[in-house]
Amino acid sequence: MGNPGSRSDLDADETSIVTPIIETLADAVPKIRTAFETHRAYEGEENPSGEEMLAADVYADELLESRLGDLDCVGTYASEERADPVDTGEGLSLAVDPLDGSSNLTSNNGVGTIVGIYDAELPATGRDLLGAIYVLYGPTTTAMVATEAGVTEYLVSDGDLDVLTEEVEINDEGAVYGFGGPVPEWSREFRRYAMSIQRRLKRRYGGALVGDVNQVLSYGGVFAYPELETRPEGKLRLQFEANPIAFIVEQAGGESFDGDSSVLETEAERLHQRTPLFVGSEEPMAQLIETLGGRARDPHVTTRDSPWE
Ligand code: AFP
Repeated sequence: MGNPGSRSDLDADETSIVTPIIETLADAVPKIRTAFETHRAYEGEENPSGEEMLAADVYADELLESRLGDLDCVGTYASEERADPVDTGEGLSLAVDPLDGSSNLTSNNGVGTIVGIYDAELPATGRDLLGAIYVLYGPTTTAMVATEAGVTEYLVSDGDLDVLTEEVEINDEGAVYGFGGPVPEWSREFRRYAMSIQRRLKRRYGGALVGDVNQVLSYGGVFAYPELETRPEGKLRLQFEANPIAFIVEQAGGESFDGDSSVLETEAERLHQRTPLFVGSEEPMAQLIETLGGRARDPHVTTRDSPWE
């Protein structure tokens, strides 16, 4: 990443599409963060992916639906916590993971919020993303904002946004790795890859996608949640998690892979569809793609100009 800057507020030219969305999100963030203290109990209900919901999941989802759904530019609010999208009028489609890694609240580890901004009806492919944002509730609260213009990291404080890093760029070699899922359930090829990576990189895995990817963007490296014996489709949700994260990493100069091609090429069939996800620095990702087989993305292809269509 580059050096911290002193510029405050958003750069209107670079991020005009996402400006109302990121500003509204930033305004909601302190409320979500405060709710962690009082909304830690499980609700006794499951989300559409069959996971138990915490009170904080429900709180963040309802707050974001009312705030983001109210924006003139937003036509659809879809969430990992809801079976169906909410029609909010004409405009862009948002796919939101209101509280990514919420089970980390129990152990007081990092959690996040992810927003994919699609210029298409959902479910859509990653090539329909105009932008993607994640918020990381760590020791400080930060937001990574990606558009076609690039990636900017902000400090989110009292609802205000201050630039921390302009032009976030992932390094090519990498220093850390984080792989999800039980090792005995990984494929033989992925286990072979993991054996080789652990000789060179340092293991860092926290169990919240946003936190794990943020350290890969910070230090370089690779994050993977591969297909498992009992979950051949992987664990992470394509619309809400994999696509926005792949968009951010690719816009920062990294690679994404779903076991076949770039995650952004994955055909979207269902709103809550899952996918294997691999993202990271050029070098470890090239080795991964070679080991698992598949095709690397053409570096000359922009997010909205795909040769696979
Ligand atoms: P929770 O929201 O249930 O905590 O799941 C988080 C998550 O979807 C994603 O943020 C993590 O990368 C992944 O699951 C962690 O999965 P494991 O608990 O299997 O490591």
